[in-house]
Amino acid sequence: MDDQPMRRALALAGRGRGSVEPNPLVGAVLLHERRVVAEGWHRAFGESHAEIEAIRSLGDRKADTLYVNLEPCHHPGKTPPCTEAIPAAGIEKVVFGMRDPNPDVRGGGAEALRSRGIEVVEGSLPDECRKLNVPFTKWVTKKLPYVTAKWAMTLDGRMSTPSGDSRWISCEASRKIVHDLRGEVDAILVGVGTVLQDDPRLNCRTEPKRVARRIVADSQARTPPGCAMLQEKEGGEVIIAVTERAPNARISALEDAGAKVWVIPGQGDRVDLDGFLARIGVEGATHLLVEAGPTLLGSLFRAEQVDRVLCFIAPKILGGEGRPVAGWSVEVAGEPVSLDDMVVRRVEDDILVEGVVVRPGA
Ligand code: AOF
Ligand code: ZN
Repeated sequence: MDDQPMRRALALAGRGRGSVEPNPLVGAVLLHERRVVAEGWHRAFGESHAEIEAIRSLGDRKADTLYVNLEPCHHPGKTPPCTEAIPAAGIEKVVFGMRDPNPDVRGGGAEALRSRGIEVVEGSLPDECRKLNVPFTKWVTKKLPYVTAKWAMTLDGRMSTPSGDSRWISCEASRKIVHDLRGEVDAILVGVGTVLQDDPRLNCRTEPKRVARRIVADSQARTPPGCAMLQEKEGGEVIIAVTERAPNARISALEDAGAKVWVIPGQGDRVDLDGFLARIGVEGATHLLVEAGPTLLGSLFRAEQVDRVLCFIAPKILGGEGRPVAGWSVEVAGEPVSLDDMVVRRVEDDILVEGVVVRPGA
């Protein structure tokens, strides 16, 4: 089987990142007698599916084969089913990369196409197709967000200077990468400790594709109503996640300052992370960027909720105490959490280590 059209479909699909969520990234390529004649991609949530875009751009020309990274849908959602438009366009063969993990589709699209006499081939570049839609797959099957944890540290593992200043650890080029990512994800999470120490704005200072909600895990509602996030209007909605123990007066003050307050069940004196992440998923966030400090990062690793790591290492040494992930550790004789699919890059002065989290025993 020729991989080229699927590689092209994957590249097209990627153009929708930041605009289609919580939908999947989908690209489609139409061929006639083995030559590419049209292409399309799912551009934004609520708009046409990739297959329909490709068929539309075909105009009066003919196509016999469709390549698409995701199984075409057979359910009417916000748009009519693709499995009806495909035979109507005279297409005879469909090659797709992976089954749609959406429980409303999952194999039903392939079956619907076969019942309409279309030849269906599944599993072209399956690994690449699966990787592209990992956040969508987690969200649509578990209703939990895909969690990317980002931190910046010195060579000796410090996240801030002795005065508590964390702004100047990584270089400008590294910070730009983070801003670009903020413009693609659905939500950004920090703990109240980070708000009190750094007073971050958590907005995207580059060209955002979407405006991420800014969420603070803050069991006691200690976030100052005058914090930069609530003053900064150039950013997403600010959500403060508290527990029932948070004083009502502080909740009201935060609401008056424009924050939305979520009351989440508590676990000890902290927000219960499983319930909290479930709430973030139910609210439609497929991808959560965590820019938290050691305590919240440690809790997320303990809860086995980190899917991906982005670690910027600056060639600086500060000395002193503390590490980026605290309050949790692997068992004494246990295996460490490790990274798969690792990419290491030089970003001007810094080194960026990225990878998918592999949990011990997984
Ligand atoms: C496709 N092609 O390009 C996409 C698909 O609300 P709707 O109508 O946009 O449907 C969303 C669901 O359709 C989504 O959850 C996923 O199962 C599928 N997405 N399917 O055939 C596409 N984006
Ligand atoms: Zn569709």
